[in-house]
Amino acid sequence: MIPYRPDPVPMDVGLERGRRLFSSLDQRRSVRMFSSRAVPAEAIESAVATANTAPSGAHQQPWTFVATSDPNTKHRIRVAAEAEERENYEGGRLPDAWRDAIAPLGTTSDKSYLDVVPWIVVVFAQKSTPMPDGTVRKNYYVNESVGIACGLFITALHTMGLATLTHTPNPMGFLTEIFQRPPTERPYILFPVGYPSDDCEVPDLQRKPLDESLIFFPSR
Ligand code: IYR
Repeated sequence: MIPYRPDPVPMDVGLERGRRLFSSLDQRRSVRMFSSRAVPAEAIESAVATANTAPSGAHQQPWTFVATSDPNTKHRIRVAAEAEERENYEGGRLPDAWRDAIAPLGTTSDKSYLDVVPWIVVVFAQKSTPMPDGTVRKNYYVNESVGIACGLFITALHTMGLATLTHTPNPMGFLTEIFQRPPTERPYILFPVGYPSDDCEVPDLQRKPLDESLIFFPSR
């Protein structure tokens, strides 16, 4: 064990920082209309460095972030994603209840933003990890760990003024193929990363109030 002595934060300062963080993150929206404006690779590195601080089961850090700005690769992803989504939306693969749930979002099988965005970052979850000695290590709490890392990634992007979307063009096996990932990894979330377009619109959604998210027990 080693000492852990984080800088002390007086509670009034901490509360103010918390309020500022909330007020910034409360402005975050998932975006499907992106600008082609360039984003430097350093911004992707910074966001993944933040994601990489996530706690993980047995500290196994079971994530791989694959980032591409290559137009040809982005186009292959768009073509494959739209083929899957056409099956979902037009081929009847989405169950009715699911279709009803996403109807307010106004989504369709058109994923043209995948050609427009400067970056696509695909997060892969490592169900197991090949070790240097040739053995394969089983990983624990993979979904929880990778989900937390993705949350930090989204937070970092928003803090840099960037927008993204938690996109899962199911089934996502084509991403394993395109990025030549090993069979021990499965595609988890696809993040288009860029700036919102000048004419960007988002659905008029409200967040549920805190008293539906938080219960003090016993009540205060
Ligand atoms: N993957 C599809 C459908 C979809 C599913 C959910 I859950 C959403 O929140 C939104 C869309 C698509 O990306 O269009």
